[in-house]
Amino acid sequence: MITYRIQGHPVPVPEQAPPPQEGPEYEARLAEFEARIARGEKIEPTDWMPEEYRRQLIRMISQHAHSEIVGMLPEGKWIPHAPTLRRKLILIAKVQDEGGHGQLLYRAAETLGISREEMIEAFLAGKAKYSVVFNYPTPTWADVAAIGLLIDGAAVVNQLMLAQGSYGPYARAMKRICYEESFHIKQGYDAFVALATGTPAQRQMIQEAVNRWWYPALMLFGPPDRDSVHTPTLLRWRIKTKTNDQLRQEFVDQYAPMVLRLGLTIPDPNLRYDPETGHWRFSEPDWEEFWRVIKGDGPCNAERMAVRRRAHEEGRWVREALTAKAAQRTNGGGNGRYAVAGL
Ligand code: BYC
Repeated sequence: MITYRIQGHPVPVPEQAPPPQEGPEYEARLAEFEARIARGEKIEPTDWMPEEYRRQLIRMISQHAHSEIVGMLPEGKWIPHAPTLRRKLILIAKVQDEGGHGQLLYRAAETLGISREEMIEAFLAGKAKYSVVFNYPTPTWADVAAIGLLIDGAAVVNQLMLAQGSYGPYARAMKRICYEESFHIKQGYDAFVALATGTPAQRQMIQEAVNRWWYPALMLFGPPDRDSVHTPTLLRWRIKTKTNDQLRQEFVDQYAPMVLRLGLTIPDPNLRYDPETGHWRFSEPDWEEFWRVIKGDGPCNAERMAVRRRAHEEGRWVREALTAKAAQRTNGGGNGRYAVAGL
């Protein structure tokens, strides 16, 4: 028996081999499924779907969830060193939000018939990816501001598109996450402007952070379309509604002028506005570096994985205690009212 989770509640489903993915019956169901997507309907967990649609969603949503969790680390490091109490409170709330986004996304993936434990195991074993950008270091406070503006900005451009996607639980999670992420950009912009309009030393600090984060922000959108193996399938089923390059262009069009208006520079000699197209021209990131970092050879990959593995081990007793308490409750022991407080 496998268990789907719908709205967090386990729904047992008898285990059976996936239905055949070819033949006239499959073709008819596929045509109906694609017609629903074309009409803009959402696909829900108990609806029929091709196994490849399920597989692609599990891959993408679980990677997205791992990214949110690992994404807490580069900024989280600065919580004890935030320059003021106000900045510290804001940063704590923001990092906590990212953890919440991870949980929402794991839950959305669980509706597809994979357990949270399986996803986390694959991640800790190094078999599942997380966003390449979180393998870069944050040596100064200005990196927190640059992440808040450029990385959260890039994430929102990507996620507003994902919120239009065809799978109901993912699209709804994206909508909610985008509300919070938009607020994160505001905090990033506020911290960014404070430094960009501050003392010469502060301006230099934010400039150096922009130099570090510009290309990772461009990498967040994935490889160029010519190398993006999944884009055709994802577009066909409206899991993505725009390509990696389209979104990267949208990001540059929105964010390059914002940075330049503050009197800062962007580390790209080819960056310029093209009045003919109405778009900014820019250089692509170093794709060799992108693939190398994804494969584990980035400045912080080993550190990030070590922290997550340690946190998983240190949290084991909490998971075990909660599971034991839940089993006790299911078996009729205690009144279950103080399941957590009674640990
Ligand atoms: N990083 O065919 P492609 C946040 C992999 S966190 C690493 O183009 P696709 C935040 C890709 O997985 C939110 N790997 O793939 C948190 C594939 O490998 P596999 C981050 C990448 O799926 C804290 C291969 O390259 N956002 O907001 O069509 C603080 C070929 O790529 C990356 C998301 O996770 C990458 N950047 O498109 C602040 C968005 N790009 O799986 C902020 C959700 C590609 O075959 N994901 N790869 O082994 C997506 O939208 C899409 O999956 C992508 C890639 C655009 C990332």
